Order: sequence, then structure tokens, then C-alpha cells
Amino acid sequence: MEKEAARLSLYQFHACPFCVKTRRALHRLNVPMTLHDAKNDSVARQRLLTDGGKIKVPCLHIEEEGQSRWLYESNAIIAYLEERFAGIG
Ligand SMILES: N[C@@H](CCC(=O)N[C@@H](CS)C(=O)NCC(=O)O)C(=O)O
Repeated sequence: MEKEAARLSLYQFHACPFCVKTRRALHRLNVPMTLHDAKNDSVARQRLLTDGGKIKVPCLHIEEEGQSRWLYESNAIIAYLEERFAGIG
């Protein structure tokens, strides 16, 4: 489980309701993940903009087989996490 989750990180704002909803899903599914504060951490913010494509949170960064994918939209992120982690751990 931890090895799987090591390839994921979440770009988010502390107080954004869509981020709160997404973090709740992480807790519920028991998925440990690095969180990046894209409001106050200028390096994380810049990376989200440059590599993800826009400043919009939450955004899930997925690294798989050397490929980088940036998944926007809280509902899409939660659906991805549920498909990948529900019933594990
Ligand atoms: N439909 C999106 C809405 C996300 C959204 O509106 N996020 C706001 C923060 S609450 C945002 O990133 N705004 C851009 C900004 O503040 O620069 C979702 O569900 O993820």
C-alpha cells in the first residue's frame, strides 16, 4: 500500500472545500500521500502550473512507469482513488 501511494501526491490548498473533500477520501481509504500546499509553497505552485498546466486544486500527480500524469477535478481524483484503493489495506 505505501509503495503504491508513493507514486502519488496531492497538490492542494488547506481551506479549499474540494481539497477538504479529497483529503477526507484519502483518510477514508487509508492512503498515505504527500500533500503539497499550492497556495503557500511557491515551488509546488510553480510545478503545478508548469507541469500540470494550471493553478487549480485539488490536482493529483500520478507517476507511473516513468510517465507523469496530472489529474484535476476532485470527483475524478476520488473516483480514481476509490478504484485503485477501495478494499485494500
Ligand atoms: N470542480 C473543481 C473545482 C476546484 C476549484 O474551484 N478550486 C479552486 C479553489 S477552491 C481553485 O483552484 N481556484 C484557483 C485559484 O484559486 O487560483 C473540483 O471539484 O476540483
